[in-house]
Amino acid sequence: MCRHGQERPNVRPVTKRSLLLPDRGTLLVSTDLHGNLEDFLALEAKAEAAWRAGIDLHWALLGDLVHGPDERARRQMPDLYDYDDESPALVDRLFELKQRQPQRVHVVLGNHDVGHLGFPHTSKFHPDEVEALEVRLSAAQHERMRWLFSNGLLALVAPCGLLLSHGVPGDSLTSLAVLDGVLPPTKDPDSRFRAVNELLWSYGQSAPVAASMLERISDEVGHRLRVVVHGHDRDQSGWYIEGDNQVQPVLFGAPRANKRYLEVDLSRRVDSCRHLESDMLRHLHPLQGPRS
Ligand SMILES: [Mn+2]
Repeated sequence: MCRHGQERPNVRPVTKRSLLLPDRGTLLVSTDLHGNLEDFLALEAKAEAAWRAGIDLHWALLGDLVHGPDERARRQMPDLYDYDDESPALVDRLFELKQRQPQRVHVVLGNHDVGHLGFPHTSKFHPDEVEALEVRLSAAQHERMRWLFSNGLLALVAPCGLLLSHGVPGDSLTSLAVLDGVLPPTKDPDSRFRAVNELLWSYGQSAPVAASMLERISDEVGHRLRVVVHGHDRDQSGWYIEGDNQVQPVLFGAPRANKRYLEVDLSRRVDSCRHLESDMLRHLHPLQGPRS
């Protein structure tokens, strides 16, 4: 088990990049937040309420925590993108939460986050989003963000049947151990560079490629894994299934009424995407008022 959260900032980052979750309790799964503080706070409130009630809840944040929309995107697609980019406040808040709940809050890195660790810089809303965010941060904020990301994970395993990551790993992921090490990986001939980048950037895999990857990782961890839960993509319906073994609950890029997250019962086997959909998929902002 990875125990990096017990350490204080400024220590050498741990290099174990995957974590095995327990086989009981609840797992909250959220995907890309892209600086949306309102969505972050709504999820945090659910986690805090569960902890207050004595529920053993883990929260997996599947990457792309930072880099919100620019003015143009806000104007052109207000249903999806009209919110303030509060990446600095979100990072502060998550850092603070991670200090309080080091074993229950799991920061899984996305391709936007790792730009701040020396990976290629993304340019979705600004020509250089890493630079655009870092000029907004105080030295202390920058330090906290670097701590959060340099200690970040790349994959989580839930024994009930799930592999969780930002993108969808494929043939390059020969084992979870290949992900371990300092980030970014050196561009050497070994497979680590390919495995890390595929996991961060791939929107999906064909069903057979994902299935054989899941078989390999199942053998490695000793649990039968059937579904990849991932982020990285967008879908206005707030949920989609690919290849019957890859799913994404969507926050960023879905209209408010469709934003979804997962609340997984870690003690119950998940063998299919439909099972997740029928039992564990939740709206982040349920409509208020009487039900019709
Ligand atoms: Mn992404």
